[in-house]
Amino acid sequence: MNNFDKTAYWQDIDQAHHIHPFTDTADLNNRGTRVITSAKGVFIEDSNGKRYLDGMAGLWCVNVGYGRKELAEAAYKQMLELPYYNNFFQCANTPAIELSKVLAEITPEGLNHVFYANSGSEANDTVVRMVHQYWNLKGKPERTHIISRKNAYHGSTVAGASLGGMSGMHAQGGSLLRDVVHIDQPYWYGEGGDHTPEEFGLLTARKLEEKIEELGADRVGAFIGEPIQGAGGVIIPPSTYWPEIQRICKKYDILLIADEVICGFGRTGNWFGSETFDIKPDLMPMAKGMSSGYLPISAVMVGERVADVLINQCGEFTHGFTYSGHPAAAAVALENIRIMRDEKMVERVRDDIGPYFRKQLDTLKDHPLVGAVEAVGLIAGMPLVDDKKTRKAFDKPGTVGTICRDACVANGVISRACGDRMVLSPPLCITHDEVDEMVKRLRAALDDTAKKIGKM
Ligand code: PXG
Repeated sequence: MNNFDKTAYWQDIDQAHHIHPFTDTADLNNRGTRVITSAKGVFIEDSNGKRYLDGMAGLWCVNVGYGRKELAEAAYKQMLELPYYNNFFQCANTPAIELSKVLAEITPEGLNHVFYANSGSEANDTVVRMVHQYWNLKGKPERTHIISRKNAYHGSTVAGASLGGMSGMHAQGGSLLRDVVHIDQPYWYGEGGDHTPEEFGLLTARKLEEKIEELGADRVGAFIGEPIQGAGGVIIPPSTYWPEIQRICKKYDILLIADEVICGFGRTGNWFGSETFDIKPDLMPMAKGMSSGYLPISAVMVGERVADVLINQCGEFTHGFTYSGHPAAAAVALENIRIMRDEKMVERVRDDIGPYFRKQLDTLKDHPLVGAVEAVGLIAGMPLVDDKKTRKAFDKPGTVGTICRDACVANGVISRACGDRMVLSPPLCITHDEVDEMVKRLRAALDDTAKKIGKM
């Protein structure tokens, strides 16, 4: 079969049997699936042989880049030796043990205990169970409320969807968790009006205090936030936001949860977004970059305050998964972190490729559609707007973003549209030349978009 016949063969089977995540399957079946067959470095290739520069590192996860043999070898070796054994019933496996030590080393001070799961969603389910059990054991079982933000993303299990602030998900979720409430997000560009970013950061952080006062502090257990909202469109909070959140959590004695599923493992130029924004979390769920997506693994880092109670006062904590601390996934995560450390990838994001990425993306600011370029480390969001001066959004949110996303694909670069914000999160190994190439392709896609909507 030639490539095109093969593609048609796979597309037919896919259409007949496969329901895709977050997809309008009927629409997909009309357009046909893009079948991705191989990848190397920052490039992916489809079944027709077309190559794309992956500006999204898969789904914000392939931090070390594609094709690292060491990771495949780590999995292979571990699978030959011990493909599976659990961490229940007085047992442990060596990769999970060693990974725990390494995670305690690279995560911020005070986070020295780890609970394993397999996805970001499961990590956040774990967080909910820990928050509730922590307050039960502290003799305050009525502290059940968790405060989150609108347009947050924390996963798509029932707990993940409840914690998240995605209205589309809430609309489909009949039985979401009780006692999760959402306050405004710190999205200055889109919602900040005439306030300065600093004023707006304080105003939105103080929504937390207002919500706590409204509910009563004795009914609030925790606040959860991504240091930078990823799937929400790479919403980088003003500098005043996190210090104020931190102050309020302390004042009312509520647990602070930093969801590091996207920001963790070097994305923002530090190992964790909590360092970039000086957040001191009590609980820190993480996933994605932990294994660079080569195998599924996630974890919750547990700070001393919660660890002490869960370890010393709980008896059995009745929570866990068959694959908590899976040996092959843990071996891959260990090797992934070794590569990142040895190759000084995080420092490179902070000092070299992050600033270069920013500088080159900034050249797109002259484009008629690009309202702003907002970036930290190797994560960026660019709002496409109807009027750059007034920051006026397009009338039908998401339409122009989708056109631009498709134009990116046509021009050989993968970017993601969150509404009308184009977002980027390339592998941390991206070179200067590849950044140049990415920006060139993005400009071509932006031009095609502008022409299509009559703005050029
Ligand atoms: N927290 C955050 C901050 C995330 O970004 C999750 C939790 C859930 O992780 P799992 O592994 O359960 O998917 C995520 C995941 C997108 C997109 O389209 C983003 C995610 C997942 C799928 C799609 O941007 N983030």
